Formats: sequence, C-alpha cells, structure tokens
Amino acid sequence: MKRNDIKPSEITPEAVFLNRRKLVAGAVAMGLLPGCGQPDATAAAIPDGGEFENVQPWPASTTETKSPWEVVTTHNNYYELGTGSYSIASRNADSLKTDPWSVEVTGEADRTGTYTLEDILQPHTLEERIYRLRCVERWSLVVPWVGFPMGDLLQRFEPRSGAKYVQFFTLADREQMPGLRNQVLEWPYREGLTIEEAMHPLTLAAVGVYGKVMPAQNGAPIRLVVPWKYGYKSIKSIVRINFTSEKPRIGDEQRSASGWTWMSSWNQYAGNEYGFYSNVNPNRPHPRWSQEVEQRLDGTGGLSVPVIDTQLFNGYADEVAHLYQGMDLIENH
Ligand SMILES: Nc1nc2c(c(=O)[nH]1)N[C@H]1C(S)=C(S)[C@@H](COP(=O)(O)O)O[C@H]1N2
Ligand SMILES: [Mo]
Repeated sequence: MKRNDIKPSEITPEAVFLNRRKLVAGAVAMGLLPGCGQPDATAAAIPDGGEFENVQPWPASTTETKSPWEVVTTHNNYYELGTGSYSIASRNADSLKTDPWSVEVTGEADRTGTYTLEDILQPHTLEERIYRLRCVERWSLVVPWVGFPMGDLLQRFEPRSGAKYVQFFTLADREQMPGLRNQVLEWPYREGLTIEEAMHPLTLAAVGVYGKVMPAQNGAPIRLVVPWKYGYKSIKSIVRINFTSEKPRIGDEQRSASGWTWMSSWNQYAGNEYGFYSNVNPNRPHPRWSQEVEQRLDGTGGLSVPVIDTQLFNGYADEVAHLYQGMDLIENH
C-alpha cells in the first residue's frame, strides 16, 4: 500500500495526514489507485532513457495523419520561453529545468499540499492518445500525446463540493524563462476550467509526445491537454493546481483567493478575443479573423499546407457537447 500512497513532500496539515488512510482506501475503492498486491508494471514515471515503456494504446485516437515530430517540437507557442517566432521555444528549451519538479495543490480540496512529480505520476497508467490540437491562430496539429486522464489525478486530491473551477499555473522563473522579461501577459501563465471540464475523460495530463518524455518547449514535465478548446487552454509546465468556488470575472476589482484577478491569462489580456470557455467554434469568429478554416501542419510545408474546415468542439462534439447544453456558445465563447 505504501508505495501507492501519494506523499506530500512538504509539511502535511495534520487533518489531512490523519485522514490519509481513509482517503487512500477510498481512492482504491473508486479504482483511482491500484490496490495492494497488484502488479505495478504500468505505474507511471519519467524514464531516464527518455522513452516511455508500457504506454497503452487508446482506442479512440484519431486516425488522421500525425504532424511529424519535427513539427510538433519546433512549431510551438510557449511565450515564457520566448516570443517572435514559432521556433524560439525549442531553441530556448534547454534553459528550463524540469527535474526536480513539484506541484502545489491549493484551495477547495481535502488533500492540499505539495507533491513531487514522482508522487503525481506513480499510480497512473500512461496511454498514447492521438488528438487534434487547434490553435486560436488557425494552425492545427495532430499530436500523439503520452498521458493519463487529468480527472484521475484531480480526484486524488479529494475536491470538496465547493470546487466549481480548477485553475492551473505555469512556472514563472526569470532565471529559466527568458520570455518573462516581456510583459506580454501577466505571469504566471494561468488557465481555468469548470470542474466538469477538468474531470471530463478527454482532458489529459500529458507527460510526453511520440512515446518520448515531453520536450520542454511542449510543456515539460507535465501539462494540460483539452482537445476541444483552443490551444491556449492547454497550459504547460504546471506548478500549481487551485480548486476554487468562483470564476473571477473580467472587471472584478477584487482579487481572487488565489491572489489573481483573472483565472486565465489570455482572458485577462483580451476578454472579447479569448473567452473563458474558448471552445473551438467555426461559427464564432475571433474579432480579427474568421475561425471557419484552419491550416493543418502535417509536415508538407510551404504552400501545400492543407486548409481544412474547422469543426465545432474541434471534432469532439459527441463527447463534450452535453457540457454546454442550453448555453449560447457565441455569448459564452
Ligand atoms: N505556459 C504556457 N502554456 C501554453 C502557452 C504558453 O505560451 N505558455 N501557449 C499555448 C498555446 S497558444 C498553444 S496553441 C499551445 C501549443 O502547444 P504546443 O506548443 O505543444 O503545440 O500551448 C498553450 N500552452
Ligand atoms: Mo495557440
């Protein structure tokens, strides 16, 4: 049992400590953690050799042509690693140190604290999931991620009934991130989801691409992937997860409990351009461009980059449309 127990690497509040036996037992019962005596061949860890073993195929992966490794790892948006070109993040990748790494869990949950990356990954089974990724700028990729459902991780922190939203924070370290010198966005980069979106089985905690450890420019060591939303929701290099009861709104004078007025950096930057939901939607143009089509970066390059129709919810409507039933998707963009 011990080895499957998530261990706060810093001081644990006593109540949480005393509760742990019960909580872990509950997690085992819910199938979130493997039980005693089960083989741990699938237990996740970052491999020293850079290549994951025991990655399970995921039956619902898209069969569309994958964007080549070279494209996935050199055409990036990671503003903390630099701005001005899509290749700058990969060129500055070495400056980001991702080992050791820890994630702080705060807010409306029973098991808050600071967890090492090893603790975070250990009980999970890694899958390869091939998802479409649609950037709001109109380019798109098809990426074979390595990861596990984010909801399985969030459950382990025992969110309380007051946890209506989940907010994620990226590292913001000037020593390691040359892009922080530019005040393009208010750092740290933040993103938020409703608890239902965060718990949705398609929402991924990703630790790799193409069977390999996540390159820094793609958001090492652990990032979010929400395939039905514009790419900026898929926040990279997560150092904090905050469960909150309220979505801070644009214009709020009051700072949220987390100390930030806005849940999402892009929403804060320009709320009419980058809404809280940011679901991919060909019917809701960005104020400065249409969202009806996109360029699929499949490696062909140059003028032959295929232009394809953008799909509602990026093609994941069957899985996620129920989350937004009765909602005006233009107003709630
Ligand atoms: N911390 C952080 N996360 C981020 C970004 C960023 O600049 N900083 N860019 C976002 C945007 S705009 C996109 S399209 C995707 C791109 O992911 P990729 O580089 O792995 O394709 O990451 C998102 N996550
Ligand atoms: Mo993006």
